[in-house]
Amino acid sequence: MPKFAIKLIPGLCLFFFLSSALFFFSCRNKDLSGRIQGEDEKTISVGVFIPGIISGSPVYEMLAEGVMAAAEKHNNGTRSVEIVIIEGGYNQAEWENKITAMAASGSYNLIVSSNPSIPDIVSGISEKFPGQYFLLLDGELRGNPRVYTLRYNQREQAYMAGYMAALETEANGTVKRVGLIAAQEYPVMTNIILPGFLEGAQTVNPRYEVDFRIVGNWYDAAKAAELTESLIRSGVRVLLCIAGGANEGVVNTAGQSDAKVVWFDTNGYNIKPGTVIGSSVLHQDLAAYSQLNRFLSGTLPFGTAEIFGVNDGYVDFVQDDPIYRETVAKEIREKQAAMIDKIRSGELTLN
Ligand code: RBF
Repeated sequence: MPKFAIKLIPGLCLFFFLSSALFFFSCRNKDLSGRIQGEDEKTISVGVFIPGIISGSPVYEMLAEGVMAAAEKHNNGTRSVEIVIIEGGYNQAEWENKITAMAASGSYNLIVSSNPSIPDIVSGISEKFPGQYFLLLDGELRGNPRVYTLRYNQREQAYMAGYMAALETEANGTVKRVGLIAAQEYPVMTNIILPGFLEGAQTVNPRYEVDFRIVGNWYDAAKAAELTESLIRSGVRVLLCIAGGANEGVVNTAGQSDAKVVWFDTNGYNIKPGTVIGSSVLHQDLAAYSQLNRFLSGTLPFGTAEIFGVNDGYVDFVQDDPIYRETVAKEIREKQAAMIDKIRSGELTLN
């Protein structure tokens, strides 16, 4: 039996936190100095706010895994680390209140969360609850002494996906177009992921275009399936999907039509072998594990914003999976490997 405690609190239970919020806040402020990074306490409580639902969202699955692994490492006879995971659900308008309630409860030495919209929300909350510390992944905020952020080089991640999508399209078709189905438009998507994906495809052939479609939410697999069908009808042969729970609709529809999918964030080859022909990953499990580990050891550099990519071991394209080797042509794999080697050697920089 693991010694650490994990509680998964669904959205509704958050009401209990709200009702007790003010009381806890007043208690909490009194003993801030001794709590700064949690080193001296016997019980450390870490609240994890999932902006969405864990199931079906690779980034959140990795976040939960990494946090729990760090807690396990630090649980010993003298200290216990309690992890409370709260799923914020898909209504983004509610996230601020929910994180505020967590901070106001005074229950957590640290609040952990992840996605590019969270730093802005936390900025405001941090002013109201200056005793609360935050560890935010997949986002960026500099200079707040109570907030540490880590984000990934997603230009590299998207570039590797685009390169593979175009290589695979070249092998089987004449249309110089690849697809990107995203759940929603947000600055990182519009300014980094979409251009990075296009840049990768255009490195194979400058005539490539990206057909970019939006589902409108992170769960509607039926809508994602419709968009996939329409892209395939228009001649697209390879699609990248970044749509959380709605990705299922993309993969199933592509599989029925012999189109191919590049998966993002985690290794997706075994989701549909032969259909998923690329996995452009980020190691958010490692990030959550390492950074919570730093917090628990008293060395997390609050106030800083770090960015990690391929050469830091946080972004990669999975090439050593047997399904990849068996289902993707050798010639394509070799070209993909050569491009990745260029990133690793520094010959190709995508900052
Ligand atoms: N990614 C998911 O996999 N599932 C989600 O529910 C999810 N929700 C998001 C909500 C917002 C407001 C933003 C800005 C991003 C969200 N992401 C989600 C995307 C995630 O942060 C990341 O950009 C992608 O997973 C690509 O790495």
